[in-house]
Amino acid sequence: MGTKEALFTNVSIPVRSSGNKVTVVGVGQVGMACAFSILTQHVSSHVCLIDCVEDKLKGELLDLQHGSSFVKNAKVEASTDYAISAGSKVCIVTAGARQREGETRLDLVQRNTDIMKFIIPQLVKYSPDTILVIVSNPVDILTHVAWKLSGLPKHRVIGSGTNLDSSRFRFLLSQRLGVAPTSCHGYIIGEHGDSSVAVWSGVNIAGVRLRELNPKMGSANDAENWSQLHQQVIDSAYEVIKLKGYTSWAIGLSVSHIVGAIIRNTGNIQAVSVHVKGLHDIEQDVFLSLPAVLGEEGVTDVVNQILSVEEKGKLQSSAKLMAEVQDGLRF
Ligand code: 6V0
Repeated sequence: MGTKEALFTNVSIPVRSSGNKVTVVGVGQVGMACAFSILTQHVSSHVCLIDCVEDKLKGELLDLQHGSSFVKNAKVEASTDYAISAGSKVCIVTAGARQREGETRLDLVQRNTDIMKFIIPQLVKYSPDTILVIVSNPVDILTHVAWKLSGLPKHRVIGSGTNLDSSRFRFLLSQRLGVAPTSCHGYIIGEHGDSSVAVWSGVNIAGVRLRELNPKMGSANDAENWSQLHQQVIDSAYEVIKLKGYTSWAIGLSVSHIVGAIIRNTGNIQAVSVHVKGLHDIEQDVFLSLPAVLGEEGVTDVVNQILSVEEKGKLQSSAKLMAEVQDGLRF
């Protein structure tokens, strides 16, 4: 009898899964920031990592496993084989090329579409009831691609979208007003990219709409130049990439927040990329971010924001742009 057998009297077969398993595909800067946030925020106690580069994957696995006693004994696994992802409640896709300095998100589209063609069928094969959270860029287009490739219902395919942009926006508002970011209410919707839309008409602090104090807020002829905050949001990724080469921490935290809302079935409202055909008179078959209610089935509802004519027009232009890019894609 070995030591283990001498130590234990087996009573039942241990359950293999905790029911909150999360798979992260792509262990680059973004994937690891997602995994780290999910583990340290105790969103899941079972994280599975997948990548095509074996050494890097093993190195990241060991590094996280060595800290497992500090994250409530969460289980971390990794493999290049998608079988390891079986039974995942949520699968996060961060694999793919990132923007180089000066490159737009849309520049990445065909390269990352080709990667999706391989990844998505594998994930759905092993977790047919999963919820896909797409992070790779251009995220709105790739969420559409993933939806088509997966065969999943549209409420189970979500892009991280402008959840990050909205967080950047709230941070900038908080700096200007000197209060906490979570006390600044405002949404960036539409494309996670250069054509995003700031919903200035709804920006409020404690229910006080700032447009009622400054009717020109967000417009080009506003003496206080609040629109600069939205421009800073658009420039954020370019700025961070120029300074440190990639963005990671904020997107990791943003994705962890989305996944937490799904796993804990909270009904949080977050701006995520959803299928928008039919909403705000959008005719194209595209994904863009709108505030959506998140729960264990993915998206349950989309908030019908009361947009100004200008905001609605900008959103519709984003939809046209997405459709044009999608038309040129091979998948
Ligand atoms: P990275 O650090 O280069 O990591 C990419 C990872 O993907 C690497 O580990 C690769 O080995 C892996 N990979 C590539 N092809 C495959 C494949 N076929 N199967 C499995 N793994 C693969 O990039 P980084 O992590 O910085 O960025 C990843 C993606 O996230 C890029 O497309 C970024 O543009 C995008 N981001 C999206 C954001 C958002 O808000 N949606 C924010 C930041 C970055």
